[in-house]
Amino acid sequence: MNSQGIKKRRETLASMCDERARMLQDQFNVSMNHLQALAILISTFYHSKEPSAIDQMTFARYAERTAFERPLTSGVAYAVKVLHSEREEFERNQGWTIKRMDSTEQSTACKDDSAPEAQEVSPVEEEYAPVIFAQDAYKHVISLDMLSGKEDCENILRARESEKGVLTAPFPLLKSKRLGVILTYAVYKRELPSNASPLERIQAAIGYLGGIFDIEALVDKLLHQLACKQSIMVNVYDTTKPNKPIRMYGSNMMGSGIYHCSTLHFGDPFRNHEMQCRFKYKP
Ligand code: WA2
Repeated sequence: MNSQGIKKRRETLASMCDERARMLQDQFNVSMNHLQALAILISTFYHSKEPSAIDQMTFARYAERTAFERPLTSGVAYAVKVLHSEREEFERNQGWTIKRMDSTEQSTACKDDSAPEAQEVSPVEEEYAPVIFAQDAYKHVISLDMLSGKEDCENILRARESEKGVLTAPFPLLKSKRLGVILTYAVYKRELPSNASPLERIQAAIGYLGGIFDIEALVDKLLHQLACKQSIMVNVYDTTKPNKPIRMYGSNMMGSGIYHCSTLHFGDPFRNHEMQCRFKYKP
């Protein structure tokens, strides 16, 4: 192909890739804003009302009916902060015990032989973050201590001291083992001044709302809405560690030589993402 043709092809690829990146980012932003609104809803109707106006059924129904507002999420879940001194009363009120997250794999650790599927009761910790509400698709995380999972724990700690929406790296979700990322907003017991210190924020935190982004399925759905999807290959990476990018979406199939890279901004300055596009076939 002559240089004019190559130039034209590059431009076509660049504009297709940028368009896709912009769409993904817009949908991400919309989802993110609605998660923040959901965190405020919980603060208002669960924590600031006596008696609370939200229970699991109300939450699950509301989350399901407003799912269209969070187009890239496959579910939401809410965990509360429980200190060890509050554990007994909390468990009595809930009617269940706080459980560890990683226990399903180590079946030998199951104390109750008659129920090999049961998750292990959490050992004593200073504090816990058990899930109390979840959209139906993620009901299986209810009662699990989110501080007992590496990615969830890091995310919760970062969310509550920053007051911002924070993202995990892509990791395999419980049960489905599908690759997902979780966006978390902390809920606080009072409105914080804008100059609140990280410690003040940590102490004022009372819960953590997480949106579960099922990147594989949802990016696919998004890209299918665009014309010419057959001709271009799209990969999305978490490039937070530049020498160790994590693929969030796409295959490692080879395409033709030229590729274009569009940056993505998912609102968490701690993480970087990019979209890489290639034509599927050599011209
Ligand atoms: N929710 C669903 N599946 C998961 C998961 C999770 N975390 N972690 C691993 N698999 C309540 O950030 C707070 C939800 C975490 C929120």
